[in-house]
Amino acid sequence: MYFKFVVLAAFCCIATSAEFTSYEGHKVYDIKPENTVHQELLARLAQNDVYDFFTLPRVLGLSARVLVQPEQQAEFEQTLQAAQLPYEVVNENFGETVAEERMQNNFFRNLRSSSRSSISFSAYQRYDAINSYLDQLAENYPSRVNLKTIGKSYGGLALRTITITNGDGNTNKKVILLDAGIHAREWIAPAGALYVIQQLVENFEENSHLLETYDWVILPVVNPDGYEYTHTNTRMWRKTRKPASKSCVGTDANRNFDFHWGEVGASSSACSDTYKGASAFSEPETQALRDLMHSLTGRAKFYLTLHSYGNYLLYPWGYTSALPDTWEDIDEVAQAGAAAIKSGTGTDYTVGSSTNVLYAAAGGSDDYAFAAAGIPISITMELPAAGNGFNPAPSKIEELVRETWLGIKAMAEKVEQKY
Ligand code: 0X9
Ligand code: ZN
Repeated sequence: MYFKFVVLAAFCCIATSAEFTSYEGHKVYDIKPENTVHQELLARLAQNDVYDFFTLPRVLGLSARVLVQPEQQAEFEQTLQAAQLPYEVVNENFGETVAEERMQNNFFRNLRSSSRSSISFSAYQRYDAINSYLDQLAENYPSRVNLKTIGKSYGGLALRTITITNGDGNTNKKVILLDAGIHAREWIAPAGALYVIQQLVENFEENSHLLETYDWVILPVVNPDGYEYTHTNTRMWRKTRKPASKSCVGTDANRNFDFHWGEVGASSSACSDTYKGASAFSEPETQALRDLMHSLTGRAKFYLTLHSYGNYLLYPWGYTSALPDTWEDIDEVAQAGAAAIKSGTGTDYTVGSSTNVLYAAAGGSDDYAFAAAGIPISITMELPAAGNGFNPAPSKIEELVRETWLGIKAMAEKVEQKY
């Protein structure tokens, strides 16, 4: 209580700044469909852009979670009640959660984490701080770290990769390609990528086996315009920031890849959160990631893209419920990740194809990496919300990224042993 007061007092003025979307009175509903009729109703509701579905799993027994603004709540609840669809309000005022997260994050941003790391995992870092960390690593470990700018966001921010090697000078090794932050609001994902970077570079002695026959190429923030916008304006922004129509901004970058583009689970409406874009690869950010993938074709054996939330390890296809011929190879890698996390922390991850365990959505980076860039193991990892509705509280970041690393390490070991 005292702590909360101090934080509130210290950051009252930043938190109440007028430019932030307040989310005052917005509620988060946890909804547990019990049959296919319930599931169909939820799928229909998810088509309506006024409801923000944080997650909508297909597997019975797993809950959907939806953010609903005050004006829509009565009708929304009536609809659920009429269908006898069990629900629970898990957050009565999302505005308070967002404000508190912002205050805590500002407070802790400049504090060091409990570990000896050179970047703090006590707060979600801004784009500039992430860049400074990359620069610092390049300076301190010039023989093992190489930075590149692979393109620019619509807003002109550099899309920067870090290539991590063991410094043995072999430039033709196999590659693990990792990215995060394609969806702006999923803050735990770039944090997870930064932890991987820290482990591979600063904790090299312990992890050198992961760099013996493989290099790692990591793009920690795919969508920096969106990421920054979630810090400065609208916490739940998901898309890129290029204007999409006269009145709406942004494309869902994970619907913008040119593989069965727009066929399913993607919207043609520029105002929708799952807008597929005016054309495939309409966004500079997806173009840059596409080019990066192709530049690594042949060398890259594992593409891993970090998202949140929901504890999933997903693999192709995202556009159809059919499975690729080699699905068992990918499943084996994903299962190794889930098992390592389960035995390390007890956290459960659900493993399966995107369409079968989550929903069908075409134009994702994972399908493209697998089918068009020829990367044989392609996985989307949805990190946990850690009991906070959508995003782990800043105090949970460190625990979460450590857990995530257990899974990523196990998957990398499996890939490196198989390929
Ligand atoms: O919908 C998405 O883009 C991902 N889920 S999220 O909640 N982070 O937005 C899942 C993507 C799975 N892959 C494909 N559908 N291709
Ligand atoms: Zn996502």
